[in-house]
Amino acid sequence: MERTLVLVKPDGVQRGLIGEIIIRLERRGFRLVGMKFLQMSEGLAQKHYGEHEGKDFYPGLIAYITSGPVVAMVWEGDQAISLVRKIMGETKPSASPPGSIRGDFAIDVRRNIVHGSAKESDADREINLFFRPDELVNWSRDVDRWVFSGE
Ligand code: D4T
Repeated sequence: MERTLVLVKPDGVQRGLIGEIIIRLERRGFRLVGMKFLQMSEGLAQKHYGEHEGKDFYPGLIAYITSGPVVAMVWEGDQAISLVRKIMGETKPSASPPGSIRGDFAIDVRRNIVHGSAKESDADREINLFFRPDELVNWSRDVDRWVFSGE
């Protein structure tokens, strides 16, 4: 099982899309293991987006991600990292197919609604940025055997 960090970014929160995003992840079969509502500090934003420091879009990215509250969540499941990214679509909403979150709800790369960790090392690092270990819940659902074959 993999765990991945999902953010509903400030534009997703302002546009009333929190439930829409949760429902897509939940219906696919992923299991929620952590969730909080917060406004990111500049320090947290700089840590989260450290890889982009120095790029031309970096100042705007930090201003945007700290501009209002976000929902931070950890979702779990087989191939959670890559499959959640597929559910979200491409970074550029204009390249995202209809049916994906960005393909259905976004147009501009600077207002792309959601974040999902790109790879396992990013997921571990990002989850630790937003959650203490005791804020994540280890649990199972009765329905899990109908979602995960265990093979
Ligand atoms: P995040 O991390 O926000 O989910 O985005 P992605 O993982 O899909 O894409 P990314 O790290 O390459 O970009 C981070 C963030 O920067 C914005 N951005 C990106 C931008 O404003 N202009 C750009 O040219 C690029 C490449 C969008 C997402």
